[in-house]
Amino acid sequence: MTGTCNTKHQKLIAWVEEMVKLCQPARIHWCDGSAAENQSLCDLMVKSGTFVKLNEKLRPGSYLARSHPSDVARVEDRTFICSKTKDEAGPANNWADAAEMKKIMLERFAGCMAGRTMYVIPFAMGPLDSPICKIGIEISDSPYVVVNMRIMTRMGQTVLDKLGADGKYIPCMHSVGAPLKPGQVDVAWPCEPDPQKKYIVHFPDEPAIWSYGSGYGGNALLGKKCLALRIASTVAKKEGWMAEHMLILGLTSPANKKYYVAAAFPSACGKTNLAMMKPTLPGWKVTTLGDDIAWIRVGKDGHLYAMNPETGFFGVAPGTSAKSNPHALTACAKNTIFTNVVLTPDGDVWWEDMGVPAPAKGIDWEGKDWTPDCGRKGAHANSRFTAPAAQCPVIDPDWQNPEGVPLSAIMFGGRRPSTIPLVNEAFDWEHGVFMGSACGSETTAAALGAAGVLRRDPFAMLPFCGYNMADYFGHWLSFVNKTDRSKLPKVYFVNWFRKSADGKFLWPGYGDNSRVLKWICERVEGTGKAQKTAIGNIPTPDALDVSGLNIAPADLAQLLAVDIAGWKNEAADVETNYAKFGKALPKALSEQLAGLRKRLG
Ligand code: GTP
Ligand code: SPV
Ligand code: MN
Repeated sequence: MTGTCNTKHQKLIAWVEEMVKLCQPARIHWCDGSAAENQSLCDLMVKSGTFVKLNEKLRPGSYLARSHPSDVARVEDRTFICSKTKDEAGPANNWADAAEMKKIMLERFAGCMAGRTMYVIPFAMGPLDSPICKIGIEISDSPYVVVNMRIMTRMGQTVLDKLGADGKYIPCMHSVGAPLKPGQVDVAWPCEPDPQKKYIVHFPDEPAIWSYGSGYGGNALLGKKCLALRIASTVAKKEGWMAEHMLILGLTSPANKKYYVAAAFPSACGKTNLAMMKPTLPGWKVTTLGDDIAWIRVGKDGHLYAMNPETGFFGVAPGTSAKSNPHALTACAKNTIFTNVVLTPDGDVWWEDMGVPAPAKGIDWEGKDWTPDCGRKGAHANSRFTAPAAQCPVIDPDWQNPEGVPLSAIMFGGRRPSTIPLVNEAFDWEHGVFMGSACGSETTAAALGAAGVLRRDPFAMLPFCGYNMADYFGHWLSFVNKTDRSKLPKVYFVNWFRKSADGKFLWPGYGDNSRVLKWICERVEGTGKAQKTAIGNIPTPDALDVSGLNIAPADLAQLLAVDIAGWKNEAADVETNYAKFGKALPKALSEQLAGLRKRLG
């Protein structure tokens, strides 16, 4: 054993011993989360070939990892929710019988850590002093997971201290699924290459998480999507709060008034970018509280308070440039782990649309020699940086406030090349919940499978809701009974991704999204001008501040138009999706849909 087991928690110790018997690791390491431990793990991974140390002058304290080509994104079809009944998991989840799945897991995990070190990773989601902080213990055979979890969560001895002798924790089992035979030489990125043998399994009733076969992102960093969304959403339903796939930002107006906004966009649809955006509108300032997950509850004053349970960004690399997201570039300037990007000859990293010239030659994400004209992309479309949130130059002073921050507005969005306008305000909370439930997007590289296909992704939670989504819709609707209606945030639907007939984005996006945020603040204040349409309240042509923006009036008109024929198709598609939920669909939502249809004529 390396690393001391510094806990008096007998139940935890007994569980770890049981898992040692099951997994048969060669060594056990209890993680303390210290800088020294982190450095020794990084050194170990440089030696084993998992990590390339980047140029200390150009990218201090940073490393590059290249994954196995089969292990580059979340695997939704191998993600399971093992609630008591299939109905509890709902039609949008893969359900499996808990006892049967446990049997499969015990078979998979038997001896799975042979020749490897078992790391015991204590972590907390949320500030340790937050009333909704949740503690997990991830057992993993991946040192890559340890160093990523140290950035993404509050990890180490402080968490064991907080647990004390009998605190509650969520057990999270993880293995890359690649046991080593005696004398067998390890590979740089061990995993189970057969997709049918990967399992990302949730037992919401225990609760517990078992993940097998993948070492990548949300499949392996179990605090993130598995705990803070799938398990947390089931806990939140019971306890009366919400666990959401949302960024949280602070917005300060030139008059120095501060607003907090949360936004749910599906994976790779712009959360990180919006969360730390540099407004092009003079005098406006954005500060970041979170870029992926928000835990939201009703505060003492009746307003909804949002808190980020994470401590780092696992951000999409391609497209991140000084122009699109300068603050993300600063956040990953040091102490960052890059996965599946290009290694440059001077020991730095590069990716497509980074805004700097490509190196004349480099090593691509598959470890092959690469030149800009070789016909292949150098970085994988779902390549990522893992960077400490505290390194974001516009991190909000309240980002670790255990109470969270009060929300003025909630936004939904997605990649929609047609139909959906730039911004649309809900008439009221129920209409807002309808908007969330009708969310859809072209799919992206964040999950394995075809990209660019339109799919319904209600609340951007399709892959992340741990229970029946119809009940989840009902939970959202129930917030009108939990507080004063007037204290609920206003709800908006945005679309930065409208395209013209020739396939170009109609809206410049990124920092110019501040123009939409400004209008939202004006609406919150009651001053912003809007026209009531069949689909919601849309800015009047003069209401959106487009000063200094070079946009053709015809394009702007198209961005704010209500495409009646398109919306009729939209309503039909939402209805098809609703049909999956049968009688469980809340009546308020079928009424919203009927209302929309009536207004469309
Ligand atoms: P996950 O981490 O997967 O949940 O993704 P995310 O929602 O945080 O998405 P992110 O901000 O990383 O953006 C994903 C991709 O969308 C990047 O390639 C961005 O460059 C691009 N993107 C983000 N915002 C905009 C925008 O306003 N306009 C356009 N055209 N592209 C954008
Ligand atoms: C997403 O896919 O929404 C992500 C990346 O944020 S992962 O952590 O892999 O889930
Ligand atoms: Mn995400």
